[in-house]
Amino acid sequence: MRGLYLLDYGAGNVRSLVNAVNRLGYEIEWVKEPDDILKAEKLIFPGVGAFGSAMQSLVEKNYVEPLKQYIESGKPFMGICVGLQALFERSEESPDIPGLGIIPGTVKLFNKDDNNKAVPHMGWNKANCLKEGKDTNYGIKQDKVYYFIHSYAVPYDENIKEWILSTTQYGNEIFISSIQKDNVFGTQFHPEKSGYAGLRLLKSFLEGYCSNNDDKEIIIKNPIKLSKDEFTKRIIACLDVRTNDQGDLVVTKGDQYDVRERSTNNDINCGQIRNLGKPVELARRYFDEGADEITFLNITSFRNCPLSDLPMLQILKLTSETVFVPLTIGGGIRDVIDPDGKFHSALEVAGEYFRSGADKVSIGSDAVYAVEKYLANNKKLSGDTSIETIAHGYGSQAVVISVDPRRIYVKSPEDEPNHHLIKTSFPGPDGELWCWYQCTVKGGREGRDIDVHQLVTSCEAMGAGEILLNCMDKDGTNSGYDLELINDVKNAVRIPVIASSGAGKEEHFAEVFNKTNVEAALAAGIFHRKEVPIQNVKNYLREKSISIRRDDS
Ligand code: 1PR
Repeated sequence: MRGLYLLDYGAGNVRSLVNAVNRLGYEIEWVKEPDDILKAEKLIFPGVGAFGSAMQSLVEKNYVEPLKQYIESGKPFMGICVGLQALFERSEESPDIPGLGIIPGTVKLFNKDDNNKAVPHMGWNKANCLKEGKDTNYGIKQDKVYYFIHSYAVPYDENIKEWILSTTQYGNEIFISSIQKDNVFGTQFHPEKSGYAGLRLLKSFLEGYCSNNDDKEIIIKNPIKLSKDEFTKRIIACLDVRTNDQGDLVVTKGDQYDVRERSTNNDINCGQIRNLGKPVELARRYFDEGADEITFLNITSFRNCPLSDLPMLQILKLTSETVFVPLTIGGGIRDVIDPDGKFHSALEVAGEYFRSGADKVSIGSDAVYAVEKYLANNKKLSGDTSIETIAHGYGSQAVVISVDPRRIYVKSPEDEPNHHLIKTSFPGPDGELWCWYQCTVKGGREGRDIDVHQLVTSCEAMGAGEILLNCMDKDGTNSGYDLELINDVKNAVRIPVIASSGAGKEEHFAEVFNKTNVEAALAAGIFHRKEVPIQNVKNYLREKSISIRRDDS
């Protein structure tokens, strides 16, 4: 097809969309100047990031008028996420910056007082079609779920019924998850990140399947409010990546963060970096097996390397060609100085990763340093930390905080007045009944005088969108997640929390979802060693009536 254009304005991960389009057998050109918009025969606007920066960028590039003219011309248009939101008049996210105003209405922040849900809405949810009729829905399937990642949405409004293709329920709120009228189509979710269900939907837009010629044939239904939303729990595969002693980039896995093989009967591998496979191949395997998300952690990120040569960039580029679920990259998201002295801000580093196919970046050590500064400053935001700058540029939903805590036992609360304590059911070696969780940096090599409670609440205040909660004591032990730690963190923040470290069997996943409110559970070792395949975990959870995305191909 000639004339298929992508409206990129320089924010977020658009590589995955290009890869998805290519995978479906189409070539897509990038809009480089206003005239390209008018030349297009089909246009996709993949808005990623924040509403204000997206609109500002359209204004600066003189894209607003050509875009309105294009839509007016009747040629097919598809907006994704902020690309859908931009069609409305305004957004609470940036009240002073107007939207395109093609659809009446305001994009609003999810209700944070609704205790049943975390904000951002991050994960897989249903899209319930309200329009019934011939070729109206671009192949949105009622039995599938799609990947959402956003804090703002347009609430259902019956005054714009003719625009609404589907709605989605999150907690008690029903919002517009896709729109369709004449030549205009838009999804709040990301089809390019929604596995095969999303690819099918993109294909129907590219093939021109859709638009209803006769509006009278279409029945428009009202949404039905359910007693509980259909949001699913996520299962995440995590790949710790580093260079081994032979210089190859491998997936490794530690026991309580020690990734070197231990001695067993003079084993020749003793002391070597544990090698569990190749990063791109393993990620592809996990996508095929039904992982809802994949996380790469560069665990030797404290080493200095020129930004342009970061090995993880290539891994992301290759992975995003064949893996169509969200990708997170962690390790080394901070201000860096190249060996030749060139400075790059954390925002620049993150930008490189987003352009290479990452949907989220995860910040470990730098989050701890930022919180130390924030607390020393009487909780005043400085605006220049990695968390704040990346959240501002790419949206909170793109910023994950990876926490590497370890348990410290204390005899009584008086012994540790400065840290948030937990009364534990697992007494310490000397019968201690209290503990706190110390944050560490540099992959657990150095403990800091900050507890996990301080860290997560401060990071949330700075604009982080999700917590990846590891636990050094549990990592690689196969003994189950640390439920005390997880519950403590989950109760302290409103952003989503990923439980990590310790999964050893299917039951551990059911336990973490039944006994805590986490949105996602991550595992590494059992998946790498093929001890428990992802499908078995998902089948087991489904049997236990836990809402899980069905594998789709
Ligand atoms: O500090 O921002 O540069 O980030 C470094 C990142 O690398 C952090 O996210 C940190 O967690 C990670 N990291 C550093 N060293 C190690 C190590 O293992 N030596 N990996 C490491 C942390 C822990 C988990 C693991 C789960 C599940 N890996 O991510 O995947 O514990 O494991 P399991 O299911 O086998 O129990 P920065």
